[in-house]
Amino acid sequence: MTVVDKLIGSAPFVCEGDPVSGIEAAARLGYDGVELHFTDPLAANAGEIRTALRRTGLGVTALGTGRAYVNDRLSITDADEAGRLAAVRRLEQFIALAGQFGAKVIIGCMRGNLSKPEELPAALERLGRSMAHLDEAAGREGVEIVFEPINRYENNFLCTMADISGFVRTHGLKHTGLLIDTFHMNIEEADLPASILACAPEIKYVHLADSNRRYPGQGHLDLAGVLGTLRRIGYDGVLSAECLPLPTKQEAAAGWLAAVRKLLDN
Ligand code: LER
Ligand code: MN
Repeated sequence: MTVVDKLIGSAPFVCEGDPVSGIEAAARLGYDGVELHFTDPLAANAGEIRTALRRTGLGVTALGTGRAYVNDRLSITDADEAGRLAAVRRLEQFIALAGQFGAKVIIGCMRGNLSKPEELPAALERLGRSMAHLDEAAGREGVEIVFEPINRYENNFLCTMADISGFVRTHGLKHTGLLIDTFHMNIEEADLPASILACAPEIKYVHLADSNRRYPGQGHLDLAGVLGTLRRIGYDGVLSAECLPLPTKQEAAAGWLAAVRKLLDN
């Protein structure tokens, strides 16, 4: 279950509050773990989080980092070298925190955006340098980075699963995999099961939402087909409730879990 300190705009998180209250809410609802979203990981109280995890038996599945882009405009493809290094530094801090919980680190919006289409080769070169460094840092901490394709209306490059799995393979990243988000897939992938089969080796984490980004069953996606294909490739990782807090946060959080349990039982 996704947890964020403050819901802003159309952010797809179902629990708003500090990490400890999010862990307790997730436990009450029956989730196995939390995906914690921060702007700055240094603001996290790791001791309190650890105590709450011990008390509830839950885990931290991943750290979300998009807030560092949304709030602090940190991008690992920043054309300004000081800016790019500040973004890399922030992700190193996320990796260090994730290492304390056996959690993954999500890279989505922090890849930034192209200022113009012809910027792509230079942006990919900067991304290659940033990711080579971060992939090594993740390896040292025993952490896995999961890189997320984000649809064209939010990011303007690396929007498809093939784009990112190709980048990971080309750059020989050893500690970086693919986070697939069914909401983005519905916009960018021509055939969801085929994309899952094509990128099977890289898929390490899943954000599950319906076509309208509400919890499963509220839109038109064939999520049974998506889950069946994930099962077929032997995926046994996390399914994370990243969806709009609609009609309310509480209903979305409870509805997501009930719907996914039903889908998994079929
Ligand atoms: C992040 O996981 C994501 O899916 C983006 O749409 C930003 O919320
Ligand atoms: Mn997502």
